[in-house]
Amino acid sequence: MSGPRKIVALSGGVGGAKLAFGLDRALPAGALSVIVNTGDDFTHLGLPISPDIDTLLYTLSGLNDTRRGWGRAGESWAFMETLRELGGEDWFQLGDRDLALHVLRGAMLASGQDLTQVTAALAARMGIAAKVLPMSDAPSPTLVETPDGALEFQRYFVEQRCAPVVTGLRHGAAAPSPAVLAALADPALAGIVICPSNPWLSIDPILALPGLSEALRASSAPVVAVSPLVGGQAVKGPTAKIMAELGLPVTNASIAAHYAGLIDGLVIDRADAGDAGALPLPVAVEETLMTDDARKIALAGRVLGFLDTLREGA
Ligand code: FO1
Repeated sequence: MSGPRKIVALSGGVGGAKLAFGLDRALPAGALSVIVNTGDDFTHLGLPISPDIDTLLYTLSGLNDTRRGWGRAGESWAFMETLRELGGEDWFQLGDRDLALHVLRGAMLASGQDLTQVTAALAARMGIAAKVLPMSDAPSPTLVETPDGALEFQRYFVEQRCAPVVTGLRHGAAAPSPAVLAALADPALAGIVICPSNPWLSIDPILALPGLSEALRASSAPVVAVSPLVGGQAVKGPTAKIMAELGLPVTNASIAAHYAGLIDGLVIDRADAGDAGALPLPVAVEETLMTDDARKIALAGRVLGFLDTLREGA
């Protein structure tokens, strides 16, 4: 297509960041904006932690630890060892190098910059061309409801390793940042991609912000979601477990129903090609397992091609 085409992606942490990496590499520099979930954010040991933003920054800059999925490669842990010796809380791991990011973020926020400005400055220093946009500049925490009461997100996810049964989720309702609304209203926007992050834990906190879903619907650009399921299972993390606990069949039909009215197309994995015929919207069947950088870029190219097809057919 001619002219500068801009793409907005909605992303949580690990799975979403992989596709964002592919999109960033497949598109001209600066054409990608990633709206990132901050429902997982919390203050820990006095430091402002934004796990999904961190994962995006580390993944897009190539600094990420691919085995762990979060944090930096080549990390050392002297801070955690010392913290433990001093009797500090050690359920949430902060590597020595990672720590610098949280300390610096805290100092920048304390100096009066908002989270959008801080993230843009950090991304620039890390050599990232894409715009990494926190969904909101205000806290909008996700609470996980369990039979024993509501848990803060990181207590559920990291401390309790997603073991409690999820009976419901409560999302914050902070205002989307002006940069997020501007990215969605950009006349050059050629497509919106909902990354294969957990729809309930990572994408819903973004969609729950007032005006956000409306902005997606108001855009003339097509919206596609990439299913987080492969062969009826979640690639990583608790998506399948949560779907079952919420009483939903772990199928692409459930993913399509979840995003109904919002998406114009769904990308599903080859292992689930049999689902395609029964889905009530355009479907692209692709290799969605992003086990290396080449696969991330290849999937991104297919997703962009799918968006082109939907735009031409509109
Ligand atoms: N995830 C873990 O499973 N254990 C950790 O100790 C942990 C520490 C951590 C520190 C900084 C950061 O940016 C992320 C961190 N994560 C950790 C990942 C993160 O909490 C989750 O993967 C996300 O919130 C879910 O998207």
